[in-house]
Amino acid sequence: MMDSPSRPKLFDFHGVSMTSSFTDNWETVQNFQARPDDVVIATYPKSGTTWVSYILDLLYFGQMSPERQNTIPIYERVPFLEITESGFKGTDHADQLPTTPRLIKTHLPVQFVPKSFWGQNCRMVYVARNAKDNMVSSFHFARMNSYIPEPGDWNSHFQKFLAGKMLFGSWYDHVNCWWKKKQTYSNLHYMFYEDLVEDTGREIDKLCSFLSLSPSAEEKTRVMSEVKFDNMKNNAMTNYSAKPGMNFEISPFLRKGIVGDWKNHFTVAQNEEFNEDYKKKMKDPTLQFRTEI
Ligand code: PPS
Repeated sequence: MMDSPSRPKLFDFHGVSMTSSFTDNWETVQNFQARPDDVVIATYPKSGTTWVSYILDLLYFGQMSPERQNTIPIYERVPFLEITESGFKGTDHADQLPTTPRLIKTHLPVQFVPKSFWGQNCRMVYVARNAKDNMVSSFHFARMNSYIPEPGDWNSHFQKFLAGKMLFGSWYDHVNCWWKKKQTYSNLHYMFYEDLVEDTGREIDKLCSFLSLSPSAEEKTRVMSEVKFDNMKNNAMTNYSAKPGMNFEISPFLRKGIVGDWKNHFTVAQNEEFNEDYKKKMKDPTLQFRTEI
């Protein structure tokens, strides 16, 4: 299937497939001045960014005015650092945030993260999701979001994913390079989408411990309730319903929110091809993903 003319094109950018929306503001992004208390939420796209953004937003700012909770969408509370959309820059958005600490979202591979974040020893939360479900989620997202390249049919999306020809590059490189970064940078909390699905409370406790937060039992209960899939899906501030460019009739942003949906998409042959290829690319025994829970 041909890309429609209105969809952006992927191009090679220092070895990573990108679109111009994420490279147009490159120098400003690279020179971005981090603050020591900034908290970065880093992910390969479709790994649970919005979920963890909302958890952190509630942990930090859940006690602020109901007006904030009811009127400011999550993507305005948590700026997307590298995006440029209709002249609107994520870096300006971050610089203009009225709240502290700043929660900042990025999909950048670790080697592209602005130096200042490391220099300021900022806390980084990396969320990873197993490749099979990630591929399924990104397929449906690319079908419904006109700001990113079209996925083509399922099989061509599958092949592009294996070849690493995806926006923000190869999933394999992304999750591995961020994992390796932990060895030299201790202020990095690497977490898994599957663990969050399995036991959200446990993962929130780990996040709180990493961020030195101590919510009351009531606060934690409230956060856990607010961040449930159905509640986020029904909340106009977290379901992306107000975001232009997304066609929810094709697929909603909060689509299924489960582990194992790949089984409804992969053919037996694709699963075999995937597993063979996966073994070759994922050599580090310390980085293990679960494709079912
Ligand atoms: S993006 O566009 O990269 O920021 O997308 P991202 O937020 O990283 O990923 C979207 C997927 O995360 C799922 N999601 C959740 N799953 C379970 N519980 C909660 N609360 C939740 N919130 C978001 C969302 O449904 C997308 O996954 P799929 O598999 O497509 O449903």
